[in-house]
Amino acid sequence: KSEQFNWDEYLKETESIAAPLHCFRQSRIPPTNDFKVGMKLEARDPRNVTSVCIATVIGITGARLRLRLDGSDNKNDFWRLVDSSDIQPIGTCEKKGGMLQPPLGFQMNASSWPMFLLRTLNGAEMAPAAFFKKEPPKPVPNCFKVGMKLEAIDRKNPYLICPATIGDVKGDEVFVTFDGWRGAFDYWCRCDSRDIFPVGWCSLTGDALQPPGNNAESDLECWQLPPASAVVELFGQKKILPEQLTPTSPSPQPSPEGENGTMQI
Ligand code: MLZ
Repeated sequence: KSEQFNWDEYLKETESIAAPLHCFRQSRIPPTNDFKVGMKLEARDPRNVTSVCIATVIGITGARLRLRLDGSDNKNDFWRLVDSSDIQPIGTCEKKGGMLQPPLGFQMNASSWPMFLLRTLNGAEMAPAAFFKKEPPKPVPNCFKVGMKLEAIDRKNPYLICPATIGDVKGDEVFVTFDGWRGAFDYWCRCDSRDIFPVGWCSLTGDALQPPGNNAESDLECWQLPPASAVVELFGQKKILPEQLTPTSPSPQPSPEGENGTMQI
C-alpha cells in the first residue's frame, strides 16, 4: 500500500489553506463508533426519505456505518455517520407514533411486510441507544471560500473520502471539486452537508483518505490545428509542420480518460 497522504506537504505544494473547522457540520472530535456488524437500527430510506425502515449494520468505517435496509437488495447500501439524524434506535419510530415502512424495492409481496418485520426483529441484536450520537448544530453562515481544501465523500463511490477543493460558493451552497479528477465527480451541496469534512478528519477516524487523482487540472497543454492555409504539401502528402501547431489554453475535459482512452473510474 502506498504511504499515507500527507496534507501538510500537499497544502504547501498547492499553496492553499484548509477550510476552518467551524465551517463544517461535524464535531471537532469525531464521534466514537461503538456499533458492531450485524446490529439493527432504524434508518430513513435514502431513496424514499419519508419512510423509516429497519437497517442492518453491514460494515464499519471510521465514524460511519455501512447500512443495508432489511428486505432490500445488496445493491443499495448506504453510509451514515454515527451522529447522523437519519438513524435512531429500534423503537423510536413507534414511540413517536410512526410506523416502520418496507424499503423502496422491498423484495417480497407488500402484504408480507408485517410478518417480515416480526421475523427480522425477532432475536435481532439491536444497537443500544448510547451508540447513537447527537448531530452537531448547523454552522451559520456559509463561511467557505473558493480554493479552501477539505475532505469529501465521493458521491459516486460513497465509501470513499477524497481530498477536495471548494470550487465555488453560492448562498448556502458550495461546489465540491475533487483534486485530480477533472470535474467527473464534482457536486454542489449545502455548506452544512454531512458529506464534507475538515482536513485531518480521516486521520482522526482511521478512515483511509484517498490520494488525489493524477489527472492534471491546470497544466494541460491542448494543441490546436493550424488553419487550412498553413497545411503544406510535402511529397504530395498533406503534412502539418510541428512549429505550426500552437498551444492553447486548456479546454474543459468531458471525463477523466486515460492515455488509451479508457475510463479510470
Ligand atoms: N473508479 C475509481 C474511483 C475514482 C474515485 C474518484 N474519487 C474522486 C476507482 O475505482 O479507482
